[in-house]
Amino acid sequence: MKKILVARRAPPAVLDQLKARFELDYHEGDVPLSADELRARLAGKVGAYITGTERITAELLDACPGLRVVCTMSVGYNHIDVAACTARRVLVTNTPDVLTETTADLGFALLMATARRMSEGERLLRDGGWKSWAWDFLAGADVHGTTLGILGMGRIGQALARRGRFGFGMNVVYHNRSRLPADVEAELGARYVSKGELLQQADHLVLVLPYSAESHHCIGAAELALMKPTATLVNIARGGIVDEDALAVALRERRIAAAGLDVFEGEPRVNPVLLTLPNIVLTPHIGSATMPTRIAMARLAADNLAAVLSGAAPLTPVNPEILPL
Ligand code: 8YV
Repeated sequence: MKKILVARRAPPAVLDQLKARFELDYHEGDVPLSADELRARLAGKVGAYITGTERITAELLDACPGLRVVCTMSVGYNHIDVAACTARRVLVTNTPDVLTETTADLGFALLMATARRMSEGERLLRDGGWKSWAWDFLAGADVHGTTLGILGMGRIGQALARRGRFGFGMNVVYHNRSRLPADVEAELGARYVSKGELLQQADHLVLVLPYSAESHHCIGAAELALMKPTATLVNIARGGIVDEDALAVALRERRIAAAGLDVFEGEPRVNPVLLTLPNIVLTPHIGSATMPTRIAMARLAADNLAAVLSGAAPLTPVNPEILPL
């Protein structure tokens, strides 16, 4: 039987599916393996079943020359050095599509909670601070009929655009590395604008672009300065896209109205300065966290692993150019 590492606690049904076909080294924990532990346990394995938090580096790959496939239970793969994998003919797979709608739901929930100051309201209520009514009591920003800006118009960005346009009558503008085909733009009712225009026009700006060296801190002080003082910013992509210190200043000085963050640069550690701000909604990276979606992601990662190691085509390869293995 081929030996694989399952680097994180996985749903029982998916684990049974893997156990039936492979010899498993199972890290049944929620605390990730350290880089050293990962290297030690990957040695002698042909496959790795990981999540978005185990880093696959060139150094690790060199220490594990028998490795043929890395299957991550995430759509993002910035934790994997894909170029290094490709150079060593290690196939990488991810889990796109199955989490699109669920993640867009969370993005919209965060947008609503941020615009309508829901966390602030709940904190106030729990702390016994709800004493009376006032015309401007927790008065936030409207969502319906306003301008939704989307930075990164992949699958999740498009799912957000549909929610904004058809659910809330929003005017949708977007910026992306490449422009969508005209028929897709027309179907979504989304208008392509420059990044500067996006920042200036959005009442609610959602970040859904992949994280890379190019997108690192692509929202910093200069970008925040272009936004409307009444605007909100939502990040459901990766924490490193936003310069958190610059965001904290913008929120404190009310250069933008509020922010909703599901992802953090040092997660699970959260920049303490963010915790002190009232005009921010924080969630612990739960974009894809519904039971059906997490099970679908786990299953897709396992199906990819099984396919590749039995010589079949992977379902969702990241570097298909190295196929057949
Ligand atoms: C994952 C995510 O839950 O899919 C992604 O890229 O960010 C989340 O859906 C997380 O990365 C753990 O794998």
